[in-house]
Amino acid sequence: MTSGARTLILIVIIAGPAAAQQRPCDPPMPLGPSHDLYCIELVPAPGITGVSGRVELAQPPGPFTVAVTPEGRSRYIPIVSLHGLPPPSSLAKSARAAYVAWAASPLMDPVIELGEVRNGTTALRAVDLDKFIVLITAEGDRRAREPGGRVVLRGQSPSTRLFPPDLLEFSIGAIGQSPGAGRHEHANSAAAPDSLRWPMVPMPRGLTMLPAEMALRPHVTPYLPGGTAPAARPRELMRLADGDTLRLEAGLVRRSLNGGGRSYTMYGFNGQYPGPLIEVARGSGVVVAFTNRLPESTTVHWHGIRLDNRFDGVSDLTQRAVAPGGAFTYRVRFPDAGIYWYHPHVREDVQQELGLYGNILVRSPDGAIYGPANGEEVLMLDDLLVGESGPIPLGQESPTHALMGRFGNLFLVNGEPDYRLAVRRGEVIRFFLTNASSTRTMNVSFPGARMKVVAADAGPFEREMWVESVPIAPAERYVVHVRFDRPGRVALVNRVQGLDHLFGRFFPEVDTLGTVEVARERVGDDLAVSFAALRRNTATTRELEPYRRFLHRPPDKSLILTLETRGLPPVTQRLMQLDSIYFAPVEWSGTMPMMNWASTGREVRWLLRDPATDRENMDIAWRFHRGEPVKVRLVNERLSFHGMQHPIHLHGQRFLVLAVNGVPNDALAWKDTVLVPAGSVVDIVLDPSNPGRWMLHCHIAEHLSAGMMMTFTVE
Ligand SMILES: [Cu+2]
Repeated sequence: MTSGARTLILIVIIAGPAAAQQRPCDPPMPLGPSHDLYCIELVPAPGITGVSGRVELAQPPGPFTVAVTPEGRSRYIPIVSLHGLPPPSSLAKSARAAYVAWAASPLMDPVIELGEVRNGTTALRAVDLDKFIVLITAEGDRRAREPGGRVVLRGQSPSTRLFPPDLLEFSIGAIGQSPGAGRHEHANSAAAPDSLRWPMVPMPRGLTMLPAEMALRPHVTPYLPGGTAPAARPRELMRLADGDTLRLEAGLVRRSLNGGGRSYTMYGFNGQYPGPLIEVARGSGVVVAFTNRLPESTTVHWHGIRLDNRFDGVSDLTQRAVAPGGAFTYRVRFPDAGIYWYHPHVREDVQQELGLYGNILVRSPDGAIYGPANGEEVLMLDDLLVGESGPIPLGQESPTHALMGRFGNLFLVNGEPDYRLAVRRGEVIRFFLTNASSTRTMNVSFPGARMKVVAADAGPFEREMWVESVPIAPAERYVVHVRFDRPGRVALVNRVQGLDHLFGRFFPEVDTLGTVEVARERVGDDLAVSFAALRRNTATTRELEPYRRFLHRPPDKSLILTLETRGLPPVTQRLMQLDSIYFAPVEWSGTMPMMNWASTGREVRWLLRDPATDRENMDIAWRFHRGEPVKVRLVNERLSFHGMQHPIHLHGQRFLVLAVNGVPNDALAWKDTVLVPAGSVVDIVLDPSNPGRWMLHCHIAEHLSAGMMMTFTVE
């Protein structure tokens, strides 16, 4: 980005309609963004009086609702507001004196110059340190490269509140529920079949668990499908023409996951993993003759498709669930080009986890909604939780992992742990990415290869953007173009910062999802020139024009995202209280595996609450009129027992993300799922175009199964 463009964007951030939405440093309001997670109060240094200041940690411009480095560190634009500063020459005896803002790690290495500041509001350059302090100094020269002048104000990032807690307190906590007592209380109940007991869940390397934590077990019956099944096959491409019929069958399959000759009974569509890749033309419609050969009831939901309500596949809302041996005929029409997916809408925490998902690629007739590429890859990303003897069982009556969701430890691309792609040097590949995992938001990249993002869930961006990584939440999709211009091996990785809650530290995690082998031989049709340019999509810009004015309007509806708990073990409650001192915008990995595993839908109820009526979850019934856009404010409650991100999905419609924590979004594209970071407020404008009674829910499978859903009707 040129410095001119950056300045312009920063001006837009500051001059944005602050009146339309609370900013983190505004006086705290119940439906505003978290003050303590996204605002730093500056404290005057000794001897400094009459000076005050704050630093808003603002969302940087970009295509995602969470900004991170390729390594997964949070990235913010610090916006400094200062009052009462005397002329700088009174504190630094120089004609060229100035106030300068700095960010530094707690150990003052590195120290980053953020820019000159003065009374009033100044947006500075982005900060991406895990923990940092902010200093305002009076420097003799505004071009100072390191802080040498008098410190005027200082503050600490919210993440510095993490600290190693007093170990004595923990040992008392552990004695409060000794391992023996815990095991006795939470061991497999008599209800568990002899054949299946809870095995130990895998532990992330390098993390310490308390004895009382290690004793925790989920209080539900372990479930895994049994019996014999045919070996699963890789997915097949099904090109369907208008009016074609697809026979789709959900049934048991045998999967071998990590080599070693062992195989496990799981679920699959048509005996494949993932399910068949359905390719259709925009505007076409197909018939899906579905049969359920599972041992439990199911449905098929067509995620993101604006289809007829009665075929949306939501049990007890649009249809009765299809019983084992039963059938249902879906008629699915595809009004929008893009990448979509299908999965059951019954106990996603079980059925999706066991392998029931597939992609739908809807082609546009002109074929030009994306720029040119040499090849295409449709990738479904997933993480499966496996122990020494196969998948960790699921909760039969209620989901396990109800607090943070089921983080897996085996990464799968299209159902395989070792995705490989061979390309020629210079090739541009269009990747259609879908996150099919239960809870994990990934931060994917191809280190060493240039990448641009061209489209989101349900349509292209107004303009393409260079990105270093793609943060992608469960159920989200992104279309990216990647050029491989150096021979050798390029990895597809998920890089994040884990949070060690016991020791209050961030630590890097790298998961390799696959590898791209780049040959020395050059691609025949070199797209270097078209790839180097960022396309603007004027048709999209025109189409989105009528929705822009909603940025400046108050919301029509608000929704609070929170949870309530009952009967959680004492050690879990104590740890969660400590954990609530700070929540990262995104919980990228499962660093509290035992207490998370042992929390079920019986102890944890995730909530959508309408503050206008105080109704919750399925008691909420919003009504909208077709063709009348609705602005909805999603408020991720800071003060909840456990704050984390929620990918919120609306069925049968599409929406635009207008703002995050009051910062207007300058990268619009139609979406059907939006990631709402912890303690954040996300404004969307919904295009209620499709009549019927529809679901709105969190797409973390365990949160959905623990109640986090509601309905709305488009009339
Ligand atoms: Cu959720």
